[in-house]
Amino acid sequence: MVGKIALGGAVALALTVGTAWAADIVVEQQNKAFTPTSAAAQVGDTLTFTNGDLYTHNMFSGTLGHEFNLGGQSPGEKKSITLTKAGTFEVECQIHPRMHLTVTVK
Ligand SMILES: [Cu+2]
Repeated sequence: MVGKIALGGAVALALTVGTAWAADIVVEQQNKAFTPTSAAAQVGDTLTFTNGDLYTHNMFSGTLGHEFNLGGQSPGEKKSITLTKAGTFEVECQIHPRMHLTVTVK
């Protein structure tokens, strides 16, 4: 009886995680670097960039099929994108070319 209840709970949890809930993955920009420098996500998740620096940043991706450009992002400002497509793409800053983030979407 106890075993049956535990199994039922596990199945319900797996269904919840696998389907309905989109995650918001936060990437911090600080000291002209991304934290983390790589992120794993699922289609439907959002990627939110925060700017903890005193400088303006400008996130973009030039990866074929995943291009975007968020424009200037002031200190303290948040910007988000929704991940609509599976694949791996690079995010860089137009102002600080040493900033690199790799995002893998499944
Ligand atoms: Cu920058």
